Amino acid sequence: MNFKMTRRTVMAAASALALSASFAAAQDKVQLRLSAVATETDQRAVALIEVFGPAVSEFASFEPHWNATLFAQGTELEAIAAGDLEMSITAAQEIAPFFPEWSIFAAGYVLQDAEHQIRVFNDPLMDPFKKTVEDELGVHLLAPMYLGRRNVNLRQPRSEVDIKTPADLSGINLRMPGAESWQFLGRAIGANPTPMAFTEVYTALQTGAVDGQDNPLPTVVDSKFYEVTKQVALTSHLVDWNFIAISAEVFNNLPADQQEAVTQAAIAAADSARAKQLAKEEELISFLQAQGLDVYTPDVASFRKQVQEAYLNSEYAQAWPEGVLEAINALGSN
Ligand code: KDO
Repeated sequence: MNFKMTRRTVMAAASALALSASFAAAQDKVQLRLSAVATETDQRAVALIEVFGPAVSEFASFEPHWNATLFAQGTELEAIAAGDLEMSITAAQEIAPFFPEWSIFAAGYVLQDAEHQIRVFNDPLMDPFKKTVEDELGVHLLAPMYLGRRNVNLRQPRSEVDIKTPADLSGINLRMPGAESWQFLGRAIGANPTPMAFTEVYTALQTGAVDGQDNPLPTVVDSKFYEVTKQVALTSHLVDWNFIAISAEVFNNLPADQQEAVTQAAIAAADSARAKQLAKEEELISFLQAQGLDVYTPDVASFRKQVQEAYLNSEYAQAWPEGVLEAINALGSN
């Protein structure tokens, strides 16, 4: 009896200890809250949930918030800088307002494809750009994510608006994301851009508040824009990328092995998402056609010419450090 009591007491004490140890372990885990405008079915989100989170789970608690539910689109970097958020998926267009030279990575018809993005991100040419973001904004960029080729997606049927050259977008009220460099791109392709948060786009297309929007095909399908539009002109005006971003303070406070694990987990998630986005870009043309949309290729050369001239003649290009555009071009396959 005495022995049993003692044994029970010891076991209770042991399990209490184990419990408090696991609480302590949970509390010791670094909290990584990510806020992004992406839906949770977007392939970037899927990869972060399925690949990134599990890969860091021993030492980090990864808590993603999708659909801009934690921070509004375009405010995430400031939130990280202020210490209110640990992670986001950010765009060059969101970094450019802080550091104008970053507009080179947001410009139309500069990056050529997904592989080119990886080569540019890993090339020393990008080191000073990353360092500025880290030193002055407190944001460390882990890996490049492929969003895809942005195309023009309109409510009007092709019988009403047939896009061959930029002139055909004249007067078209095209939703573009809010930042000024997005608006510039909208004007450069010939449209009349309207700034609007991503989360409002479906309703705006449905009600006719805008004529159209621009996004890669996987986004057109994932966010069901095809339900409220009639055509996609494959302008490919931006091979769009995002960056998995983390607070530099949080990252730099991790021990070296955990920093390496976070970096490798981000690269693995980006690789996984990229493969899926690329496959979807191929597959979804026939899906969209089956939904009754006209999907066609305009005179891309005329778009490229107009957009490249617009950037080179703009204030943006004046902020581009000498030789960087040439170095980016040299890493491309065209
Ligand atoms: C958009 O608002 O159109 C955009 O495509 C901009 C991208 O940078 C990215 O944030 C994306 O939205 C969202 O993640 C939705 O896919």
